[in-house]
Amino acid sequence: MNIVILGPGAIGSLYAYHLDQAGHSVSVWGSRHDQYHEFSLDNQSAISLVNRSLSHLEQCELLIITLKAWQVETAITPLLDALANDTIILFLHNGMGCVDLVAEQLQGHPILLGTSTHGALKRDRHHIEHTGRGQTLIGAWNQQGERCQFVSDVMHHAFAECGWTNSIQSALWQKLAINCAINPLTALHRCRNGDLGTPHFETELSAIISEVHQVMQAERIDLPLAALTETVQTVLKATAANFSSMQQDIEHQRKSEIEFITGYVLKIAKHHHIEVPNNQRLYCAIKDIESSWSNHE
Ligand code: KPL
Repeated sequence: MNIVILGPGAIGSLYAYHLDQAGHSVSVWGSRHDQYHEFSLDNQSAISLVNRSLSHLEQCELLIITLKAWQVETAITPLLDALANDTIILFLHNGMGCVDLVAEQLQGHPILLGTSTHGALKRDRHHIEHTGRGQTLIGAWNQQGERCQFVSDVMHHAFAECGWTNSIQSALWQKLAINCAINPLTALHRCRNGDLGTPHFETELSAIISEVHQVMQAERIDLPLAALTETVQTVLKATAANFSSMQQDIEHQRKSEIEFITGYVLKIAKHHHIEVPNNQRLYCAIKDIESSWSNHE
């Protein structure tokens, strides 16, 4: 397939590498204006992918968006005119609510949403590390997307486990609950994911998870609280040595994804008239840190 990766950061480059090696025609669209994105994955030899090619965009059959959630709207808008009407667009990022912001502009395109549990780290501009082998789940966001189940086969063939789900909203909400529990707390306490497994955080963690669970129930996402808590604990253990993406963003004074993680929960909670004081407090604390930076937009 002709594939363009919009946002070749750590995760984007990881997918780009494997899809390229599987024989697809892959290019990237990054914020830098270099002609090529050259990088290596772990100890494998380096590859060079075309960057920001308009003709690649025009021929693109699958656009995979691996930007930070808050970057998506601004980045995709100027590219839309170049895309064919039937280019499949796959949103693959942390958080929820992004697609709603651009849905009107994307009318006609098959739209897919995905969630991934892979861990990847950008050591520097030319070196990517695959720090945790995970899975990718993909599902349709619109009717046109329902005909694109083959995309999960393409990705499964190129890379590790990738599956199709008819309940992508449930998968995204579970990932959102994981991110609501782990990301703001690790950012505020400047700690690794595994540190949240200590008794000190037990009460706070379960309060956060139970609030998100109430909102999920109101959204008719059917999952017992015990199962959701278990899922968060499993991820905490599996990623114990990692710093969460929000911890890293806050540490480096980069805008975080709080708006599309905890912020999304607050928005949906408000819609259902549900109180979520613990998530509200975390949201405000992260926003306060962001607005204290001198480079704050
Ligand atoms: O998705 C993550 C993130 O850091 O954003 C988790 C699952 C919390 C792993 O660190």
